[in-house]
Amino acid sequence: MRFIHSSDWHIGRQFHNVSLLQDQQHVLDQLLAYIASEAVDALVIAGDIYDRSVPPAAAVELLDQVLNQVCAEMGVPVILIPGNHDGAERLRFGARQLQRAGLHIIGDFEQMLTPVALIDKSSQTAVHFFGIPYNDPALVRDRFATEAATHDQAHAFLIEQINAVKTAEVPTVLISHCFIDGAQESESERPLSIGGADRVSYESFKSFDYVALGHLHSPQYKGEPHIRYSGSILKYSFSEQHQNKGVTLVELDSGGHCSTRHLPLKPLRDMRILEGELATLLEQGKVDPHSDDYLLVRLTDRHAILDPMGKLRAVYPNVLHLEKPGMLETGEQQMSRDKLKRGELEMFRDFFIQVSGQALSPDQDAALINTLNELQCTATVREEPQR
Ligand SMILES: [Mn+2]
Repeated sequence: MRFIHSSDWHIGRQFHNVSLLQDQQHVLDQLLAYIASEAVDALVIAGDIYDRSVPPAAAVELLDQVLNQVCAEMGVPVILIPGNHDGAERLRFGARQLQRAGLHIIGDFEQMLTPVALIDKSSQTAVHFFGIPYNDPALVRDRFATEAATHDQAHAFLIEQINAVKTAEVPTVLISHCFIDGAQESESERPLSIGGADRVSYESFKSFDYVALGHLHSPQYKGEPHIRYSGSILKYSFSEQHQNKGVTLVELDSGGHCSTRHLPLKPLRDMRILEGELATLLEQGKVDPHSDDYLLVRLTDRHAILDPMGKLRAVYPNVLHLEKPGMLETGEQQMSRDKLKRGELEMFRDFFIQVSGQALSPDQDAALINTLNELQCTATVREEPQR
């Protein structure tokens, strides 16, 4: 059995107010090419199909088109579960009818307990796929009348339910959307709950031959190589600039032994961080073959610059975020009542640090005091009634 494990498509996501739909279409086309070239038996998507529970129409259209190509045109079954970004009720619309067409949406606890049985084309043996639709502990308590208080307890409880119905002789794959304790997170994942209470242990996964995970956006395995996150199909934050995105090709033999291979996805526009002085970056941009990448620019210039964003975008059209020295501290520079009571001299000194990242030199400070004195004299003269 050969299948592709993917997750975290986040179709319809906006990044700094830019739609990523075209970028998503671009990598999903590569996924379709892999499905054909690797002659896989199935495609597994481990949640966060959409970015929101009520996705925009264009996102629904793209997913519909991709799934139609895989299921109907290529004849390859798809098994998917909702993630924490999806609305399970909307995603599972028509699920019972669609499974006859090879589209298996495991969107509720009833479907969770019935495996999707697929036949390996080469060995003619069966493999069972179980999926846990994303849920929080309250939902599990509600449905099963159990005490499970944490994500870990709820998740372990659901795996027990699956263990109770699974067939020992048949190789089994589990699909889940969760945060394994100790795995590496990225900035683009939405926490499942506050304060680290969302972590689950990988121990209960060991009873499966392969575990296809979603939620964490960096490709990785945790605990054992067969307990794996495929990672998202695109970089969804600048913190992911060095991650190698892709999908996982899984090969599972009839004895339940598996091997995996990372199949890279090449983005239409990469996501990068550039750092340097404005003049240098503008020169580099003129000869940069990838000047349309999505960029975060960190300017190191010490002096004030007029319209840096406009200048950068003339060369790099997709600069999405700009940072300057001193800007990071703005949170600490909040206008308190005390600060407002201070005079022009103190306020200008603060402003200068904020803009340039350093304090006024003694000469600059003296010049400022002179200027302020002159201005104040003029102001006083003007305020005097004309005679
Ligand atoms: Mn996600």
